[in-house]
Amino acid sequence: MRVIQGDITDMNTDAIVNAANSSLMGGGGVDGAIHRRAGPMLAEYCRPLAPCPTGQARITPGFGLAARWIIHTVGPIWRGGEHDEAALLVQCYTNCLHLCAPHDIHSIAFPAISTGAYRFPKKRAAEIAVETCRSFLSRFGLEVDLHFVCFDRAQYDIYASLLS
Ligand code: AR6
Repeated sequence: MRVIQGDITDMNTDAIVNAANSSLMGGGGVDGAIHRRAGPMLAEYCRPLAPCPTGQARITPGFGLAARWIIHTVGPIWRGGEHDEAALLVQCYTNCLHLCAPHDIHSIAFPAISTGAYRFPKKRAAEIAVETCRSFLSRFGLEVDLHFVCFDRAQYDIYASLLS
């Protein structure tokens, strides 16, 4: 597992993860960037896969992206922490990782799900991301290069200290 700073749409991993909403029709943030770069076929492909409930994941081709696959997951909206937000965020990461073996995915890039428009506290979200992925990889013996892609330096520093 490693952290890099940059734009997730530039990643040429087998899969990139999208922080989507349940409509799967695109939006702002990572979701907007992915849909713009993948092209309009992505929304067409997503339509019959929607709605995607919070914590679940759906897989599509990458279309115009370098990545072969896009795994769309819907993070929880932060509402103070008493509404299962942490458990739902754990589910996002595990449900994405469960799609790797059946789709022959050996490298994957995750954004910091829920930490933008959905306002999940960044440090807590990073702890959940790192802990959940670490325990999934060891529990299932999954051999995958896993990248956490951070847009800004502050977020990068949080992940870097958790991974060191
Ligand atoms: N590459 C990597 N990280 C990015 C990029 C990028 N191109 N763009 C933003 N980030 P957000 P959410 C970071 O809002 O909180 C959308 O409208 C950003 O700095 O994309 O799960 C959807 O349609 C932040 O740390 O996702 C949903 O409605 C993180 O990615 C809603 O937002 C996540 O921010 C989902 O909200």
